[in-house]
Amino acid sequence: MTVEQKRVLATAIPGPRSVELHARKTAAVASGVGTTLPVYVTQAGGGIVVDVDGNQLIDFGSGIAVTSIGNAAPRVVEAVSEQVAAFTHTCFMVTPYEGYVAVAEALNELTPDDHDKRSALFNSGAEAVENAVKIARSHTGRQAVVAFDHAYHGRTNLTMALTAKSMPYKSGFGPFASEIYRVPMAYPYRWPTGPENCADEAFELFVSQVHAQVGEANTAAVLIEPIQGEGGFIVPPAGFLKRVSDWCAEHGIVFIADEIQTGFCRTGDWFASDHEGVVPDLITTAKGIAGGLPLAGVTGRADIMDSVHGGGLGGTYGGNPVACAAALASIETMKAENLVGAARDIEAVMLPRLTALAEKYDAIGDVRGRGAMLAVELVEPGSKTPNPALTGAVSAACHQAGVITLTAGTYGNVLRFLPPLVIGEALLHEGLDVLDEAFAANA
Ligand code: PLZ
Repeated sequence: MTVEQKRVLATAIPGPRSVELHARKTAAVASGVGTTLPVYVTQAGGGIVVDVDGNQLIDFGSGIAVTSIGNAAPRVVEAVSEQVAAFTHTCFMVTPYEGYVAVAEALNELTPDDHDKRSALFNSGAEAVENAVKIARSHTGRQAVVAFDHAYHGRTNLTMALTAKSMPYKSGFGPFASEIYRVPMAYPYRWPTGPENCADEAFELFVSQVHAQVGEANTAAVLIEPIQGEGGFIVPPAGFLKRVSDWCAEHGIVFIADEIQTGFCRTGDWFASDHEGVVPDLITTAKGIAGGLPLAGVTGRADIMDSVHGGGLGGTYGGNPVACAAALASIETMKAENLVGAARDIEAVMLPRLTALAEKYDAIGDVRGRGAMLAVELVEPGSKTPNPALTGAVSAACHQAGVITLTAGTYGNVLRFLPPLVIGEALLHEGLDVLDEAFAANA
């Protein structure tokens, strides 16, 4: 089944069948589980999501940076079908199988640098981050973990502690895990003394705060998203990540890059660390790795990864054979279809158009991102005061017009764009036309 690559507005959005299903959702699903756009999906592929009312929406979200190779991508469908028919689960810790090993080999090969590496597989991004922290603590014999302002690392207890934003992620869910310390993020647009000072001053603050408030000798790991995701697609200035990782190396601190959102071709490289010439000690991956099936990984230096005692890492489903088959097929697709190049092509189309929008609408204060991970930050015109109301209104207008857009940011004022890397250029332009109209009607 292939989905016609065309936007179709068959009914209002959401249409009557979606409204009906949403009433069932409200009655059956815990209300804490939110919905961005309540259209109920029947099919999806390429750059299009089809709903129960026959609407076809342009996908600028990829299910939060997951379906980079497109939904129901043919290689994934085939590999998963074969695997499901062969066996669905044995538990890798009980009786192993080749798929897990092959995914570990692929991760070891694709992540930055060619030093000796090992990988371990898990089910979700949060679980990968939890395990990266376990491994770093076990390796160093230290406890403290340093995370950044605007960080997002998950919703489990430890990863809530690592995540910066209270509402909706943490509020009311404490107490949180201890030994987590937060430092300022190098956020050029909002750097108090101007973007030109951001790299140096942010690095100096990082060093002085870790030194004074944590102590290098107590610090197991520094954890950072090379481009922050939920926090608002914040791109640190060139060189910042390298300085932080070099400083970690000097002090025997494990530098962990959380590439759960940025990894697997999203930013126009296999990993965002590649662009910065950074070689993390550990990398967490998930999302784009397996074409929509739940899989996550921790990959890193063999001596660090192997410092954990036998049996210290695992989980019933970690590296499930079906998810591994999907990952291998996804990676093959990324290579065969040059999706690193596709992400760069998307940037080449979108970035100039977003920049043109920023010239047209004063409410767009900043345009940023890399590859197919791009965003605009909305403010009150003439200031940098965040404008979450306009962000919500523009996003809602896009939804009404059949374009799936997502918001982000600590202040809820970032519109982010994460199209599948296989989206056609015509759909990309059409989605951007809709965005322009949404600004015209609301800004
Ligand atoms: N690290 C960098 O982006 C997940 C969160 C959606 P899980 N981001 C989407 C939501 O509101 O729950 C993410 C991430 C980074 C970790 C995670 C966590 O990954 O697979 O959602 O656990």
